[in-house]
Amino acid sequence: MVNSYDDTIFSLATAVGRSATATIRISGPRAADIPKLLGFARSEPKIASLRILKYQKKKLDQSIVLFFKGPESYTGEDVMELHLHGGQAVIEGVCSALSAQEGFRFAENGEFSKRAVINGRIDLTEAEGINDLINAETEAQRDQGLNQLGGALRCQLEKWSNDLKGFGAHIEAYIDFPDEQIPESVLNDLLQRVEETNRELIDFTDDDRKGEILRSGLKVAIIGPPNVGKSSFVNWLTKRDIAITSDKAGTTRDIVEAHLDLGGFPVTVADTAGIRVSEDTIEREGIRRARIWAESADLRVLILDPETIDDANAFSDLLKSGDIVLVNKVDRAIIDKKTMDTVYSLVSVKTGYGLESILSELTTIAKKRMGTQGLTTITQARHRARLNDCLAALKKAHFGLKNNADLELIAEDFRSAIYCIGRITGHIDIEDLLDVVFNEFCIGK
Ligand SMILES: Nc1nc2c(ncn2[C@@H]2O[C@H](COP(=O)(O)OP(=O)(O)OP(=O)(O)O)[C@@H](O)[C@H]2O)c(=O)[nH]1
Ligand SMILES: [Mg+2]
Repeated sequence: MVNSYDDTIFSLATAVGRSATATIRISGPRAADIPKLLGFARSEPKIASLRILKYQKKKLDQSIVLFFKGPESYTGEDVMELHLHGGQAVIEGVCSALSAQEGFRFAENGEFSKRAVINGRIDLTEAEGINDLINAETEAQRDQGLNQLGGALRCQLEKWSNDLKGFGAHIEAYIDFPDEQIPESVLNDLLQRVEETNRELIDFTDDDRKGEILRSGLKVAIIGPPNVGKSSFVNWLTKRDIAITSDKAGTTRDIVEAHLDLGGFPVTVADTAGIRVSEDTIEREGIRRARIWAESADLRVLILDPETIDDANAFSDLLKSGDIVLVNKVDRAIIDKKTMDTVYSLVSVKTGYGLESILSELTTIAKKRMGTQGLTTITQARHRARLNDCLAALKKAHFGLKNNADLELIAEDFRSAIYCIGRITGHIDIEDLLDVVFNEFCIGK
């Protein structure tokens, strides 16, 4: 069933569970009826007031109520916020009173933000920014979410969309007046501006996926032969006894993931099964999973020990440039540290030897792979896919301009480039191209 926007929606906006306060948000055409429905006196919009909430002559709570008159609200509709005491009976009392009303229903996931986008209060990237901010676990993720919800990505995309509309407008104007040739100077100027925008888009997308990695966290796989101390290393990193360790080779089977905050950057480390030839079907499945996780990870840390040091080659198919190789248990063997140090990083999880420097190396890598220095970046694969489509359309338009292609076809390429950006922001308003023609382009000469 498709839900209607004529419905008034409500939901608990704060976490479920006992707490000092809980907020119920209500949005839609009947939000302004809440004072009457819950028996309290109406107050001015945007003025918080203390009210007794009643339903069917029973007191439900003494709460702070706050009304926003649409369109000056989050969703663009009338919105009522009830700041209740956070007890289960209070919340249930209010929710069941609301559910009983005609035209009211529980909101679906993200429906308040969806209405905000539909009503033009925010665009899709800002809505995504809000979600990212709510999910942010580290400082850098918080900064990125705030930047995006503040409209940084929207502004950047709007700038390109306006550039493209301007280019399209030039072409559309000459389609409308077939007797006029595009003068050489206008054409050259247009070509130059198209190339500039093309360059800007290429620079923007050539970002090593930093924003996307920051959003989901850097994936680091801890791999190696059995019994070298992989789980012990993960326990040290997380400062928790998260993975089982033992002197029996083949202890870890499942992937054990843990989330770390390294200097404000999110990192997911995965402890994996020791990789070796095995007849045990369960262990083999563990090894298969270890390989898959390692292949898709952003970084691999291969751990060896003095006994398996010669097995490093067996991992060459998994290792990529920039990966880290450690030799653990250096407390146990007499190792020529000077020669070994140049090839591998030597550590001992048991004594702590070398661990802090590995941690700072990981932190440096995290910063390098995710540090956007506050710049506006792509944060989702869907942004990248649409920007690549946009670049392809722009390239076609450029080729057409250079080779005197049919103006209708060039105009169509610009339109599809604009459409690609519109799909990122949720603004697909190609129709206003004509307005640009008449407002900006002098054709009455
Ligand atoms: N001497 C010494 N022993 C260590 C060190 N690190 C780990 N160990 C021991 O080595 C054994 C294996 O450690 P684990 O962390 O379980 O090794 P693993 O690589 O996860 O092993 P699998 O899960 O079987 O692949 C345990 O008995 C640890 O206590 C170290 O630095 N020095
Ligand atoms: Mg293990």
